[in-house]
Amino acid sequence: MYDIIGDIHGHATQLEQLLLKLGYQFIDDCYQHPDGRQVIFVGDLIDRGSQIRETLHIVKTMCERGFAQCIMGNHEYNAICFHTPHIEKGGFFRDHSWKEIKQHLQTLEQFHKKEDEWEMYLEWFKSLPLFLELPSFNVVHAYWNEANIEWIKQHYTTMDSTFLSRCCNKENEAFRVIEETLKGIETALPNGITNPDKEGNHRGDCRVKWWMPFADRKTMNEVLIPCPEALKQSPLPIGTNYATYDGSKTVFFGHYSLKYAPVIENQLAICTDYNITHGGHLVACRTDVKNDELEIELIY
Ligand SMILES: [Mn+2]
Repeated sequence: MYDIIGDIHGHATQLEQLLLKLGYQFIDDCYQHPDGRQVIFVGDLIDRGSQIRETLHIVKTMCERGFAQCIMGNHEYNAICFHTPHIEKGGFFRDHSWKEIKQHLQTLEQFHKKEDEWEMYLEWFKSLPLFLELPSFNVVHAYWNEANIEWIKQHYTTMDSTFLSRCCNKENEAFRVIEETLKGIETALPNGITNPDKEGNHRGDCRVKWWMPFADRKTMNEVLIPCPEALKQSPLPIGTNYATYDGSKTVFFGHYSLKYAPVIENQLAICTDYNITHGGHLVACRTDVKNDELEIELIY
């Protein structure tokens, strides 16, 4: 069956350790499993870590030889936007200001004077799917919403310039669908409360833990991530309707850099991203189907 691996962000050594732990063997320059198991990568291979080229080589080689599949994360999407010229407006689809450069800096540095190699990976990124539907589960980088997935099925083939100009136009439906699918869903914080972002700016909106089961949502701490201190004990405001997952098929995703110990919070919606960059874990969800039931084990 499948081993779903969370956001790697250029940590190739930890990826190799995890693959060996899962029983993959390094044969002929490629990790492969003697029992025919396959890895699913949830995206965000690049940026932050010191081994981005090594990570990309491992993952792409596994995909090409049929030992893995990979979907697009927001970091791959941002990289495509950063490097693709915006023909109509001039410049690029993503700004080259310091904020955007800083998020992409390790990748830019590690591919310095290796432009041909980077171009090859960029072309591969453009061809990555935005989700996977497999017989016993689904996979997406940040947020699974049936209507969004339907929209993608009808409108997306590759991240070419035509599609990018729709994604980068806030009036276009493509903008909302791609933002939600690759970056998650956000909500406005109540009572003027803000969260500091990585740059120390105060942000009035916050990511929603859409995967938390409805019944487990007692306080704002189970709905917001990261939840501001002032709201941790607050009950959910009456009449609010935070995004949730009501599908019956398990969905795996990454993206949220969870800071707590790896745990399955909901059998139907399982996060695989446990913050490898800042002292967390690179996590795999090992899946097997026994008697028509999906069995899942977290390995890290
Ligand atoms: Mn992400």
